[in-house]
Amino acid sequence: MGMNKIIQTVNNNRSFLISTHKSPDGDALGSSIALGLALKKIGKEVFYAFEKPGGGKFSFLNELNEVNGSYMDKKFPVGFFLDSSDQDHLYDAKLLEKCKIKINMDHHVSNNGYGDLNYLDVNASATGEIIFALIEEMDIEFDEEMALAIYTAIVSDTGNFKYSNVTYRTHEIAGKLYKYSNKYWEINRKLFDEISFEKVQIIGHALGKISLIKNDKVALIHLTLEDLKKFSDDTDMEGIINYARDIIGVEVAVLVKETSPDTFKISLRSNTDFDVSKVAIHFNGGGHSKAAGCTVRDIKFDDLLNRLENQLTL
Ligand SMILES: [Mn+2]
Repeated sequence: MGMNKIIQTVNNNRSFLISTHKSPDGDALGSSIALGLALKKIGKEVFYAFEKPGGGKFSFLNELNEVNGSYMDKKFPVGFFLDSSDQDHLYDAKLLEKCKIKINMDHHVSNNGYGDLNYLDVNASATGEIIFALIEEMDIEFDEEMALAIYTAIVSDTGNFKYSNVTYRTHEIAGKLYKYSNKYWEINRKLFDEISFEKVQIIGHALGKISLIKNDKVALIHLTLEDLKKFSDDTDMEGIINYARDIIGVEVAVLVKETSPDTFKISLRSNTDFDVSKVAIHFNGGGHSKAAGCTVRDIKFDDLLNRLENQLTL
């Protein structure tokens, strides 16, 4: 489906709900904010319905201050649902009932077309690319914050232009965004480089605990309860497994965290065709072929390691 029907719907209505998926990432937030600002520019009323991100990571998007719950107790002629492959992933699936016309715009292959109007582009690296096209198509002039929002969406979903989903179009859009701001380096530093002192300490500690097993094809990080007690915030653990994954020659990385006595949370990453979701499923977990996880209870670490090694049939 083209965008014409969506543009028509925007032109024919005045009030819009903009929502996205749970735990919104940079693409969800950036796409929503860029669209909201664009609609406001042409005199529309906009209400945001999604989780406001904590911390200061996205503080350069001032429009996030407008995420204030004012959508509650209201009904909308039109609702935009961005970057969410289905109803279950939405911030709140009940929001669909509040909107007469539901517009679903997304880039996930798995999108089930839950909208009345669906605009799906699986070749877009981010939903931000789709929103950029919509704003351009509608001839709404970009301003700095809209450009920063689209940039945030794109760099977040491409790992800073590193993933295989990057195309000519991705860079073309990024190039166009430089017309409206030269602050992208600042955002880049905020999103990809800045790190808390505590996290540096966690990484330092975790790196000291990497070992290679299975003929050096598997990198294992084992963090005990004792290790984890040193650190306050579990979200700070994000990304640590990548250090193990990126070691030359390593095919699979495994992070084992003891979350309570004899209970272990396991994360798995694969660099090859080896499907780590099969390992996770063996332990009643799940995930994708390249990234998966599971929790194993009532087991001693040595037994767990044995069982893990048996499953890692590299
Ligand atoms: Mn996305």
